[in-house]
Amino acid sequence: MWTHLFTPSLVMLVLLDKATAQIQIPPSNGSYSILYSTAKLTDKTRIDPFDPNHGNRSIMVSLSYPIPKDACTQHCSIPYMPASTASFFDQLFGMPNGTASSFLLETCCETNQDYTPNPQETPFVIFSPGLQSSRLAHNAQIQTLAASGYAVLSIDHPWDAAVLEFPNEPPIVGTLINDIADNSTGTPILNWDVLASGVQIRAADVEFALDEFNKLSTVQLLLPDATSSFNTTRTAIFGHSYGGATSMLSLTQDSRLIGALNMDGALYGMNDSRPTSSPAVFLGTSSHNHTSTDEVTWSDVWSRLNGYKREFSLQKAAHSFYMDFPLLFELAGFVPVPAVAAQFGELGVERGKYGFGVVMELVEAFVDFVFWGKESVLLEDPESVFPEVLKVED
Ligand SMILES: *[C@@H]1O[C@H](CO)[C@@H](O)[C@H](O)[C@H]1NC(C)=O
Ligand SMILES: *[C@@H]1O[C@H](CO)[C@@H](O)[C@H](O)[C@H]1NC(C)=O
Ligand SMILES: *[C@@H]1O[C@H](CO)[C@@H](O)[C@H](O)[C@H]1NC(C)=O
Ligand SMILES: *[C@@H]1O[C@H](CO)[C@@H](O)[C@H](O)[C@H]1NC(C)=O
Ligand SMILES: *[C@@H]1O[C@H](CO)[C@@H](O)[C@H](O)[C@H]1NC(C)=O
Ligand SMILES: *[C@@H]1O[C@H](CO)[C@@H](O)[C@H](O)[C@H]1NC(C)=O
Ligand SMILES: CC(=O)N[C@H]1CO[C@H](CO)[C@@H](O)[C@@H]1O
Repeated sequence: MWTHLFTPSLVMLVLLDKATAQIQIPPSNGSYSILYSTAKLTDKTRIDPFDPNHGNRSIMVSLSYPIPKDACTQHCSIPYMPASTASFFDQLFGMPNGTASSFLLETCCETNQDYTPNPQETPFVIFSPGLQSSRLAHNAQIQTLAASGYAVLSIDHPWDAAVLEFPNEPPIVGTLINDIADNSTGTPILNWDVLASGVQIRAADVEFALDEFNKLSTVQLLLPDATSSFNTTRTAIFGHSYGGATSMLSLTQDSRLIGALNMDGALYGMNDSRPTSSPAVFLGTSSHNHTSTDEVTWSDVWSRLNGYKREFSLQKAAHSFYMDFPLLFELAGFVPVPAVAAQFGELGVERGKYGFGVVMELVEAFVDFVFWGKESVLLEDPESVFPEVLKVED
């Protein structure tokens, strides 16, 4: 259970001793070590509609690939996110400057000579982040899922990511938000057309990623010793907020996706979405569910989900709870001001590590069901395991 998700590691103790300014994110207690790599991938068949220079559409991806613990001969700590992205989140949540860049992730940096990755046999999961957010702000969640044996590819969608750092290029600051924000106050206003077309572009990014990771040459950019590509014909997807919309839309459009989990995302761009019988889960909050009067998109899409479906409501949680920050705040001993705390809910700021564990148990139970048909009490009677998780409907 959640209390056993994390164990103190030797690396952490050594690092804390040498550089007290850095904070190791404790590695998950799963059975696998993780190879972590990033790459820029360019889709030569598309022009990026947001790019003022009208270049080909590129995405930035991270791959977290599970390898047996005994195949890893050396673990290394790497920065959780690069400097510009970290500085964005420091300011967004009012953390002391340098907080987000002080976090470290443990990865495997050297493998046994006899070990070669065989992606064909590793289940493949895609993650898409929220609008004006970053894939990197979910790295701890992704590492946790990967440590259970899933290869997880996270995608940043340029121009709507808050900050996107391609290697050796100046950061791209998200501008899509300008089109839906009241420029005088910065408050988002609902512009359905902009949000609907943006999510279509993201779904095309997902389709492109599915094409690419079925090619050995692309896989070897991230896993140089790989002997096969991923079998992308059976892929699961999950996402936060606008990434949840991306996940659900992609599920209805691409048959290679066999299950989707939406972390509290309003489902823009799906007014006329196709029905699907693939498994789908919505994770909402105490104030947001498919019968909420402020949410027409959930009930609309829900009515076209014809297969296995579940909606869960996390009590005392708010929208940003579904990011890594509840865990990170607790690790850093950071207490956000009330306006920021409200974005996470009581569970997110007072029991962040616990809340993070609850989310990951739900995500893992879902992908275990999607790939292996594994039944879980968490998906049937979650409240008996975690009192904060109510089942809204199935
Ligand atoms: C997690 O760690 C604890 C303590 O080291 C161990 O007893 C438990 O079996 C581990 N659980 C998993 C799922 O690896
Ligand atoms: C943090 O950095 C920002 C941008 O560089 C600056 O505006 C702000 O004053 C700094 N805050 C503190 C507390 O140092
Ligand atoms: C906000 O400003 C940007 C940049 O000037 C502009 O492109 C956008 O259309 C504006 N958004 C609205 C809703 O007026
Ligand atoms: C990929 O997975 C599908 C569905 O399980 C299977 O039919 C197919 O044979 C697999 N392809 C390869 C190359 O293993
Ligand atoms: C989609 O549905 C929403 C909510 O009912 C509505 O406001 C919007 O205009 C619709 N968009 C399109 C393109 O039909
Ligand atoms: C769903 O949302 C509505 C409106 O906010 C609320 O009345 C209801 O109690 C919620 N249900 C659950 C299970 O959260
Ligand atoms: C606009 C742009 O840069 N398009 C390029 C996309 O990639 C193809 C293939 O390399 C080029 O031919 C296009 O010029």
